Amino acid sequence: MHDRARIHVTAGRGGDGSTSFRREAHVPRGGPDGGDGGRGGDVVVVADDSLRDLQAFRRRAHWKADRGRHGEGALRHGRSGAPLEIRVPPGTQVEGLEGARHDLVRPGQRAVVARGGQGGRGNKHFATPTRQAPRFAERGLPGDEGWIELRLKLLADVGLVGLPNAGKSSLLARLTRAAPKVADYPFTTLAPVLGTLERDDRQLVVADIPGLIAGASEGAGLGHEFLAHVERTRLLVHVLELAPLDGSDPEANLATIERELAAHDPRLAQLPRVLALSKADLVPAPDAERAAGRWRERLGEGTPVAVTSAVTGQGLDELAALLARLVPPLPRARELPEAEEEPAEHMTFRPAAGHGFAVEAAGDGRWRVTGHGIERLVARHDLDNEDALAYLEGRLRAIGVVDALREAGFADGDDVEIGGVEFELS
Ligand SMILES: Nc1nc2c(ncn2[C@@H]2O[C@H](COP(=O)(O)OP(=O)(O)OP(=O)(O)O)[C@@H](O)[C@H]2O)c(=O)[nH]1
Ligand SMILES: [Mg+2]
Repeated sequence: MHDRARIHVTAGRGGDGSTSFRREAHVPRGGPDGGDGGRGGDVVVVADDSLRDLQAFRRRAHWKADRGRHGEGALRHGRSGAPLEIRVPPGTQVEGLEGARHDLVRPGQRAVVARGGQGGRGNKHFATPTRQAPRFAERGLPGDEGWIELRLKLLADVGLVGLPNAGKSSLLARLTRAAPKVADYPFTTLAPVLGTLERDDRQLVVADIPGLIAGASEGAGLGHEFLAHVERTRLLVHVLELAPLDGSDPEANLATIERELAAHDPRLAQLPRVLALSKADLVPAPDAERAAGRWRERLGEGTPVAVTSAVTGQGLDELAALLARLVPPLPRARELPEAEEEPAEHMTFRPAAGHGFAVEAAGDGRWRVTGHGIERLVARHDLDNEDALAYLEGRLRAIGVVDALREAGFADGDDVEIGGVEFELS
């Protein structure tokens, strides 16, 4: 199962603004009419219900969106670059650029993982009463780029959890058509297996998770990887041997699992639970009922207890009915047309795009200015173009960069480096 992939995404570069002047027979001196460059295309991740794993990403690691077209004369703006859609199965989590995180749960959900660069403005924008014929335009900015990670988590409604050998896979095999491997040694199940429980009115996806052991939340056994898979289930069935074949104590066994669930994610500890006491056929019926009564008393009304056997089928209808009753219905994006454009939940931590900056001496009469906004400003201009350079100097003066440089000891003719571009400032 390919449930992880790292891919490199590059959003489109913005198109350059155009430097152009109107030429018309009856207009003696044409004004600037350079159009703006188009925006670069975004890279978008979209949840697609027809996909089941991340296999496609093994063959293709680089994904690049279209660039924006350049602006042209007569105020013709460049076309924006088309977004590039990357299709992933629902249940994919994206670890994006700069700490952004997106959770694509429902089919149709989308998340922009790399923004296209802005287009440059045409020379028309730089006309002022004192600069009526600007012979420069802005350049388009590069789009975001970098490596992102895709992680597929199962989207099951119900998770079967318990110690190795508790009988989880046997229950899944009886409740659904799945055919997981069953054997009398621990860690038979090495990766989660899904099965669908068919009820008259609905289907529930049940996940059989590899057995958990003490320390699973810290990586012991196989558990850690797979605990992540149950994070998004809405109900847990705790499978507990009624009379453990290895002679262990059921109470301690239950506590072990509950501790690992809570340590992995407090949300797991909050999920509703059903206790499925397993292998009832190995215990005289009155003993099984007495044990169930004790558990009911201890766990209270909130946690139903079922006495089950995968061998005789005892308690399985009851268990299935409990699951159908206790799993809350989930609206599906497919049934909600407006949800097509539903953005994925995400958190973004972006450095402020303001005009904050810092000045530092780089030795030998050279200076470096850093700051997101300042670097973008410089990237927008062709510094071999004298008019553009003069405009940029004006902007740097207005923002306070020139004052800050002087205060730090800058002298006329010193070199300044901003965003990897070095130029002489006067
Ligand atoms: N008698 C009896 N044996 C059972 C029952 N359920 C499971 N077993 C046996 O218990 C052993 C473990 O069953 P599994 O279903 O593989 O257990 P599991 O919890 O999936 O185990 P892991 O995948 O290793 O975590 C097997 O030998 C099963 O045949 C039951 O209801 N009655
Ligand atoms: Mg198993």
